[in-house]
Amino acid sequence: MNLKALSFIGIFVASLWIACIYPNPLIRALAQEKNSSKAGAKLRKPSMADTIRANIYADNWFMLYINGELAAVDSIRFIPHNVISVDLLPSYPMTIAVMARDNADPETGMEYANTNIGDGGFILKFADGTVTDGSWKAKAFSSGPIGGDTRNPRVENTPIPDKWFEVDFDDSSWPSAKEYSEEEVKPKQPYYESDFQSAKFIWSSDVKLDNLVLFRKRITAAPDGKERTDFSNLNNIVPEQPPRGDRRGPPK
Ligand SMILES: [Ca+2]
Ligand SMILES: [Ca+2]
Repeated sequence: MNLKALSFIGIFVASLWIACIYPNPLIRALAQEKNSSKAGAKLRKPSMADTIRANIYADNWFMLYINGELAAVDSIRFIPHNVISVDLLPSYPMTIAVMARDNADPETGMEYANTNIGDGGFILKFADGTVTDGSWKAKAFSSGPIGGDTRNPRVENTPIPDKWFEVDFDDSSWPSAKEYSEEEVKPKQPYYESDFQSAKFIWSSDVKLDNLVLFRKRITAAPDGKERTDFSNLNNIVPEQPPRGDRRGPPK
């Protein structure tokens, strides 16, 4: 073996030795990514401790969307006035969209056999500190009786836009919600039996004549500052432990 061949082998062995001791940054990065994707694949299953309680009161009815998905519907259309409490698995940013309706005849905008103009009102509080207030968006889509004219009652309806509850719906042109006091809304007893501390009653600018109001609010991070695991992608990964006794794998 000549000197040239020996030199070549020497350089090759030295290079191999350096590569083993000092793995290059690319290899290190790939290894880290592999580890982190492994960690992601082992996201634990959520428990009820990961959920937050939502308290919602509407005069008279509501439906609530969270991040584009229907999360709660008021089970009582008219009276008695009730609080709906549900458990939510939060994910941030969180887009909240609400349809709220005052009880009103669709032809007249009045209630109790067209003898009275009723008023609306909506309030919610989540256990992460999310509350209704004047920073929400509110837009009326049905109003009446126009001008408060109960002798010749008429209703004005505006078509509700498609996808009004979706995350990427553009509500930038909507007015801000107006806050109302407890004295103005006069909530009934169930309201006082649930936690609505720091939340404000909201509606459009006319709590009497606007009978269908849509609200929207985007919460960028949990208002209480608590770190919470995001489980919104849970169905696309393998849970940490398959259910016991089920050898076919995680639930489909
Ligand atoms: Ca009304
Ligand atoms: Ca009402």
